[in-house]
Amino acid sequence: MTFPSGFLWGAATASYQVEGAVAEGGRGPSVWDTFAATEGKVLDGATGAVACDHYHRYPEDIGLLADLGLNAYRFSVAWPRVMPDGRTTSGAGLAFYDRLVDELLGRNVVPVLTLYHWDLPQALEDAGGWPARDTAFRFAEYASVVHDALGDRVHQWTTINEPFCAAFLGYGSGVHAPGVQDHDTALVAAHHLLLAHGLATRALTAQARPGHEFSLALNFAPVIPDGNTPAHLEAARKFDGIHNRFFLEPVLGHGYPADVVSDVEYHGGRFAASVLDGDTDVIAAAIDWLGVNYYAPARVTPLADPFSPSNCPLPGLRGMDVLPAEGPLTAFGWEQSPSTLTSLLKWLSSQTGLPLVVAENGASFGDQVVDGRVYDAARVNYFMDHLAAVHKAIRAGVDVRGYFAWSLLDNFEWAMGYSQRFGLVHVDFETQRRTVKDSGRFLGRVAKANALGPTADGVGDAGA
Ligand code: IFM
Repeated sequence: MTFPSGFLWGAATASYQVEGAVAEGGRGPSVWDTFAATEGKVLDGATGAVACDHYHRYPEDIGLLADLGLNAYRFSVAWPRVMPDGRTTSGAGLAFYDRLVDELLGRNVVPVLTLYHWDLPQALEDAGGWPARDTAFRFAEYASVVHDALGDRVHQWTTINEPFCAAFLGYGSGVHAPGVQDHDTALVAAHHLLLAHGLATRALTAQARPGHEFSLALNFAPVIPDGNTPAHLEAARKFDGIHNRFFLEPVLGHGYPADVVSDVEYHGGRFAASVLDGDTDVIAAAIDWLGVNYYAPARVTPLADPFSPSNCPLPGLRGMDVLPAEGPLTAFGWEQSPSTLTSLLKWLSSQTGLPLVVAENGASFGDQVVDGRVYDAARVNYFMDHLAAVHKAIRAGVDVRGYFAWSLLDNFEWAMGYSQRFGLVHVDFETQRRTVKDSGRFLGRVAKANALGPTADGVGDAGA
């Protein structure tokens, strides 16, 4: 498999999941510090207080990534580190990312910076959080501060990672911070997250240097109905609507999909009232590429009564259930379906006309270190199959510019604590010892072979 030249071969992390050092460098508390400290919210009472200690060990971690042969690192900036109270800039907080970016560039690794991966400053949550419109404006200010500080060296910018999760898990089902359980509130939060993306994209585009590229990362769950009767297609439409199109269509300038707005209306109408004149134009701010986070498809089935509640806790979902995943599964119970990634990339390319970057893709398995090595053959196969799926989309004409494994390191997997290992590198959370897994070596070998370019027969060294 030969990938296009300039392809980004990377691994991703997120600040709260890896950094630790939550009270160092003047960092303020985030909603995740508060949530994790609340009994019963995170498995085994785990928190991100230490996590992978990446705040101190980033040179080692970047060294591992670079030595593997990867050429890009997707990381997120912690808003409460840069603005401990959500509003006032901390030089010490920015200095950490300054060092991190310099370390990356020193190792010839492209920094791909995400501004928000769910760690909202607690002070802003106390002022209303994402359900408060003002938070979107605070985010645009924060984005400009980070861009001012790092824009001389960072060219690839992602505003928000997975607004679906931040809104619907944080304020709807409540399984993520801040743990609010109210679908109407979640819809308003979703709108303000998208508004924040648009405001920040406008602000950064206005102050951008040549070569700067802007994006956001959406998590897609392509839908597979268990039949093709009109009722099945209607079940698929509903799930696809609230999970995928509700976030994608406004970003593309199509506004919120009318069918989804009508599905969610019975939640009291606060969502529609929160969308003010001009908001959809702001959300449609031009982006340079779309980050595609893909893990698994969702299987759905219609219920006899189109108004009966769904087993899936998303706003507006009625008359349909989500079915159990079909094997093979990851340790998390997620379905492994590489062919769905090919069709997703093709569909997104035809819908958006945008370059795409696979910003997250990966699998958790119960890895163990045996004689200093992690034989994670299941993950090697996972990456091989998903890279082949990406390659198939590229051969079909889709403009895919990069692939980021989730994750560089085993890390704090939100409500599941440290129970799900996704890393290319195993982390012993007692000792902080890192052990590169076979899957990390595999991905690095593919990346390195591609860096050599195609062979004379056009097959490419990466075929090795
Ligand atoms: O760990 C998360 C990440 O923070 C966002 N995308 C999905 C990953 C695996 O659950």
